[in-house]
Amino acid sequence: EDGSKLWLRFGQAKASPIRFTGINADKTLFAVKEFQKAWKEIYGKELSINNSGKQTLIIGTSRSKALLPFALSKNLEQLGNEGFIIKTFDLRGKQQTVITAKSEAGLLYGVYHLLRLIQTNELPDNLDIIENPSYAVRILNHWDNLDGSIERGYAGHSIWKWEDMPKKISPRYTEYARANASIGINGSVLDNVNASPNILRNDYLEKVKILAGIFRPFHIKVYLSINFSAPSVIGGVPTADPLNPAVIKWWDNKVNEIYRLIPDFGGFLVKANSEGLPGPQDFGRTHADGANMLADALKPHGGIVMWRAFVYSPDNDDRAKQAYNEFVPLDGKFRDNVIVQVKNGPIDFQPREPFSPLFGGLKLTKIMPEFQITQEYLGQSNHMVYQAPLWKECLDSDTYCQGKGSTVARITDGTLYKRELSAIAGVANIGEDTNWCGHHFAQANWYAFGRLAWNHNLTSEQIAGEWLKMTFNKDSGFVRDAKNMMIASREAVVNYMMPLGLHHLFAWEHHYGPEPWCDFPNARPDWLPKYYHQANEDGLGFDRSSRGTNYVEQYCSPLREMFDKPETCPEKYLLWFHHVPWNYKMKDGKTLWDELCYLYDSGVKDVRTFEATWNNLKTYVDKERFEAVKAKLAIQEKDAIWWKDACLLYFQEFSKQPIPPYIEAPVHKLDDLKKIKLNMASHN
Ligand code: BDP
Repeated sequence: EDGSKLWLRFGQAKASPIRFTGINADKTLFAVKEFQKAWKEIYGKELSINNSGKQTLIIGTSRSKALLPFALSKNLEQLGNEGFIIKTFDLRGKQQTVITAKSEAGLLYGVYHLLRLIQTNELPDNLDIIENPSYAVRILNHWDNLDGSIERGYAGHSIWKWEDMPKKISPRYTEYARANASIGINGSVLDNVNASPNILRNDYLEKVKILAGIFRPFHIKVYLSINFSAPSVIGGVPTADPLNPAVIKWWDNKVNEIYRLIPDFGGFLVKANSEGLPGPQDFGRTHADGANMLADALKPHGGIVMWRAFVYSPDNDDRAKQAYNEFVPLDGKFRDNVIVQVKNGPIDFQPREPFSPLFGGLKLTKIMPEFQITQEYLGQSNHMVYQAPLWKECLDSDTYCQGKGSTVARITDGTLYKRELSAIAGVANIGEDTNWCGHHFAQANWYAFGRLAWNHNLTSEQIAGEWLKMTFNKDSGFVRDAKNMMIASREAVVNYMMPLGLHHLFAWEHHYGPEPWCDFPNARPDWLPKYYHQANEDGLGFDRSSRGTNYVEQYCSPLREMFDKPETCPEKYLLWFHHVPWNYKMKDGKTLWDELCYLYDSGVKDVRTFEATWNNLKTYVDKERFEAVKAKLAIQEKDAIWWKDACLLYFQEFSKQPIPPYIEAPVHKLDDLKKIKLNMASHN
């Protein structure tokens, strides 16, 4: 048992009683083939074509003749293009269950939904389900380089074997597509946002075409990250200025070439003028100029541009303010097939950040959230951190930008501004490791991203429950305990790494361990932890209030006022917004220093609880995966202690206060911790 099957373990679903006596469907439909493939794994043979039994399953699009006897018109009216209906009818004393949709994509999602109900043992007698996805574009961003390495990848090398194609086609491409389609993902950006211009060379495009062909039956479109200077680097054009006619022509031709190869190509993802990458500003143009030029080239083919707002520079204001300052003046200037892609928080995928103020700030421009499934700042592939609670926290945040109820979810899913094009992206955690994600529990984050992109109203608990049943065991005690552990894991990592709104205390470059003292010679100040924690003898935290950098102003009222005062600022964000004295009284009566000690300690204790829980669940899990998770939890505990000791001992130099006696005393010495130089090869 190596975890390679992910949550698609139909063989394991056997315990469910056979419900259907026969199937009535066009067997050439891909959705029907997928159904039969899974059914065979569950019950040993395909479901026979037979309409006369007591419980027939009918699968067909809304145009199919087999659906004529059923009163579905009301339901069909509520159905979007990718949605599905699963409904049981009593017809002449027989139960007939229909899966239908307007498109073959919807049909496929309906089939996977039914299979999930079987896998989780939750198939009711009477089905009456109608689902439409929350987002139109539900996309993974691979940060995979053409040389096979992965930026912030912790599960081995890239699964894309560019060198082998077209001669060798890995079977993993199909498995990848099936896993994604089973959770509703319908797009994949194949290459790193730090993009090589070479991906647009014809030889690579021919390989992209192969992957697109494999993904097509699963209704997954391919997209590419592009390098803005491609026209000059690989095209022989003397400039990449987006307003230059030769540049415009080059992109037009390139886009036409792509669509000749891949008629359903999705579009481009662009990181421009960010962390040293080229972009329109190199030519005195704006982000809108750059995005619109590409959008115009893609428009006739139905393609989109996802333009990233991850921009900041060391000479500007507070880093947290910069993306907003750059993009809000451009609001309304983007073409309708451009969507601005924004990380959940204004800094960079930290264990906890408040939502990016761009979500409320951009009103006339389409905007999509970017979550990081890969755990760059969350213990990478060593720590068990279930991220659904983190993503839900962002999606459920009320921006108040159009009054109460203007949540990030409603802004980005198109309901608040009544937009058809809506999207959500997750930075993939997939690599060539046998278990795909490096940690068995990291698979839950891939799964959860897809499920939330499909339906952001699902709770973190529901998603964890589904995943556990499909991946490990359906026993209710097992599911309850493992679920509690998963849910608690997000707050645990916040506590042992960066409680109370602290952020970016990470070690230089590898972002794995703590280095709040880091002083890299000649480093960009905004890449150093001291920039973020601002510890001194007076206190701790970054003053972003109206008395400090006034970042609070980027939020709509009443958040702006609430964040502005330490007394009303939620304590989980206290040190994000305020520089607070060490003896500041917290709501529970402790001083800031004591509270900090308490939270770091409770993070460590939580990890110990996870270990105890996991040990108790041994009988429910196969040996191989049990031991693998156990070993990772032991690393997580060690790391949690490392984090706690490093941060408390370092901050103690400023607070000059003792660690309270009820807190576990540090086992390390600060000087020793400062000497740790990780060989990150072992984590990559
Ligand atoms: C940061 C990563 C860096 C990425 C960058 C980005 O450290 O490797 O290139 O984000 O999102 O989180 O562009």
